[in-house]
Amino acid sequence: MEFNNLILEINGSIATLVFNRPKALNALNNALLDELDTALDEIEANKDIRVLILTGAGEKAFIAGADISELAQMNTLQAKQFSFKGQNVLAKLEMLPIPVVAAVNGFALGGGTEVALACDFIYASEKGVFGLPESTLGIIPGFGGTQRLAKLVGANLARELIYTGRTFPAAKALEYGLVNKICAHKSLMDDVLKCAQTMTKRGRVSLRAAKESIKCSENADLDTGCRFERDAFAICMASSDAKEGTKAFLEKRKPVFKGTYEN
Ligand code: CO8
Repeated sequence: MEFNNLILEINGSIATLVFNRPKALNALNNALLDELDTALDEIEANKDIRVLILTGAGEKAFIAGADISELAQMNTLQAKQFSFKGQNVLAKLEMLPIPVVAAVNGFALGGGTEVALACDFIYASEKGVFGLPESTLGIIPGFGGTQRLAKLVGANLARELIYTGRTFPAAKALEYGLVNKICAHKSLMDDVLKCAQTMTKRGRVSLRAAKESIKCSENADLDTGCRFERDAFAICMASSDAKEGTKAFLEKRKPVFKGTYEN
């Protein structure tokens, strides 16, 4: 499908989704969220895609938040619907059965940080700026930010960041454990692609099982999480990838994974 606010590029097994409203620093409006929802369905249906990368168009921003000019016009019910729409799309992004990497190339504020938080992990350019400044607008994060930030960096730091609305550079985001790696601005996409290419060489079934297993631990106690892990491990063993991976090791060659199940 053709998009007006997104660019979807597919190169081999790596898809890149570019938020593309550079004049508004890629702010998230209703139309963009609808397109993101559709794009995620397309990506999930395409079994050749093994990794998704998200980034922003232009030199300045990943996403500068929800579109404030749209927010300013919303009544209470519309605001609730908009928040619900954003939460649902980001839940879909979070549960996509392939790794999703945020390549934060500039401002990732409000909804921008919330999108990045719904990805599996974040690489940021040295020009990356994060934060949940909604309190400066008299609102709060509404796309899951109060939940995901607290889970990732701890409730105390999340409280401070959300109450003050303080924005912070990529270096602080690294210190807070929000970001995995800071890259030179020019090499951000190369660094993310390198990591993505490594992941595409791994078994599709094992990455999916690992993702679901780690996700499970966020909402379950250790015992429940370990039970889930046992089942996910067994599912991996039923895949052609596990047979191929172990056989290739013993035959001292590189595995060729197909991502299929044998029984
Ligand atoms: N929404 C709409 N337009 C925006 C946004 C935005 N979030 N951010 C920037 N723009 C526009 C500007 O209005 C400007 O447009 P124009 O050229 O027509 O005047 C253009 O983008 C360029 O922006 P600036 O001139 O401001 O660029 P600067 O480099 O001077 O500043 C900043 C960059 C610091 C990023 C600044 O633009 C800024 O502070 N933006 C707003 C950041 C923000 O507060 N984000 C949080 C928004 S609220 C949110 O995300 C809530 C999510 C949950 C919603 C739940 C639903 C109910």
